[in-house]
Amino acid sequence: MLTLAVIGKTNVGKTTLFNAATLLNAEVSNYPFTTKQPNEGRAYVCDVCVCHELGLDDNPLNSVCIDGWRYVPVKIIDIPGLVKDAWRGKGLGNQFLSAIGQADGLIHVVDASGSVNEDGEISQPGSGNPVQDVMDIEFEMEKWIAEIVKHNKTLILRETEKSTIQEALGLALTGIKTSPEHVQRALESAKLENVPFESWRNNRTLRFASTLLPIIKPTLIIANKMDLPAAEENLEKLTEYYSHGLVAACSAEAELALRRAEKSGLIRYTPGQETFKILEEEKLTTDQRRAIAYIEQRVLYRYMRTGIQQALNTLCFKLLKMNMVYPVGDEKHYADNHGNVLPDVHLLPSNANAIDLAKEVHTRLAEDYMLAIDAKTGLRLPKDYTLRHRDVVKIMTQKRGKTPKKRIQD
Ligand SMILES: Nc1nc2c(ncn2[C@@H]2O[C@H](COP(=O)(O)OP(=O)(O)OP(=O)(O)O)[C@@H](O)[C@H]2O)c(=O)[nH]1
Ligand SMILES: [Mg+2]
Repeated sequence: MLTLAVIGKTNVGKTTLFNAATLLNAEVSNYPFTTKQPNEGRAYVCDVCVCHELGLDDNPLNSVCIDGWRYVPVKIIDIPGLVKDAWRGKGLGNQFLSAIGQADGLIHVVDASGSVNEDGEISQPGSGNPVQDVMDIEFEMEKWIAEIVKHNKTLILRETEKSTIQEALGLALTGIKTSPEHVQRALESAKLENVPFESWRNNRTLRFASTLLPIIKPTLIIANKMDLPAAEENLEKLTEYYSHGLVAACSAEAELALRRAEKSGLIRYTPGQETFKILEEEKLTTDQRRAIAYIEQRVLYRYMRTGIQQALNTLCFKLLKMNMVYPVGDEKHYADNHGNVLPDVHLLPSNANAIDLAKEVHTRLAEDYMLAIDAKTGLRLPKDYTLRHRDVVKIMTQKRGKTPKKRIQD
């Protein structure tokens, strides 16, 4: 399953965002370092479901369809706040950085209101420096990657005797989801392609690490606490500094309040939508009324959305370039063999083919793979076809009639 990690300094709202995205109840407080161990949960990314274009009533099993929007589960990990020198192991830094290693993409939360001081305590809005905060966390991650390379220098050199530097570095960094292709891209961008690895000292290793980081961990910066003063000014500075990447404005606290109110039946709110509807006005307490008015005035009227669902979608579809692909057993009815219409959808990288889809569904389906059919046209897909967003695909196997019983979720 696609894994996203929520990272950042302490007290910036990582756990609030995690709770909003998962509707779990991990501890949130205004004390620094509240989260002591990573929290794991399930969030959703969404896009328009193909049921709409095909005019079908669907029966989702591994995902959810709300008002024609398909919500697909992803794993989300809330990482405790990283401190200076985390890469040296400070504040359990090594352990937390290893958890970041598992992630496919990062949600880097920053307190855009600048109300967290250098010691991680809540202070006056405008007193902190969000741009510096982003740079500090990036530096910790770059040093961490550089350290892995340095630590494995002997192994890498031995490996280069029988394979390429791309493969050798890819092997040393495989635990943080690095492939030889990633290494190649980083070597090119860092202009290290023709510099022998034996001659790399600290500077070159760090240059390689900082170039590799955004390649292996596509990152969305979340400018959080947009409901507070000073946030707007800092948002501009963040967008300017991070002009090569993406910055999303959001209010995790507002989103959490809306999702909880929706869950308890007080309002109707679909994450990512621009409005919500109060269902039982008379049941709202005075505090809840005040909270709703605050969210409307400080967040929804100004930014149209609380930002979290868009952030998850942007990371998944724009930065990680994932495609939603629907496997079906009965292509004529867009259904599985039990008549469930468009039961499943899988998130696949943009270079995935039909065999990759088969592997996601079940290893046996991949082993017995024969060919794939595009359900929308009824035509056989060419062998070298890379799957597109919103494709509906039937996999034909050599042993026809046998359907895998177990679904693979992870
Ligand atoms: N005004 C405002 N406050 C927020 C928002 N999001 C989080 N907070 C507050 O910021 C404080 C810290 O939130 P947490 O979610 O615990 O922050 P964290 O980054 O997980 O902190 P650690 O676990 O200590 O690293 C809490 O008092 C939250 O209520 C927001 O969007 N707006
Ligand atoms: Mg926390």
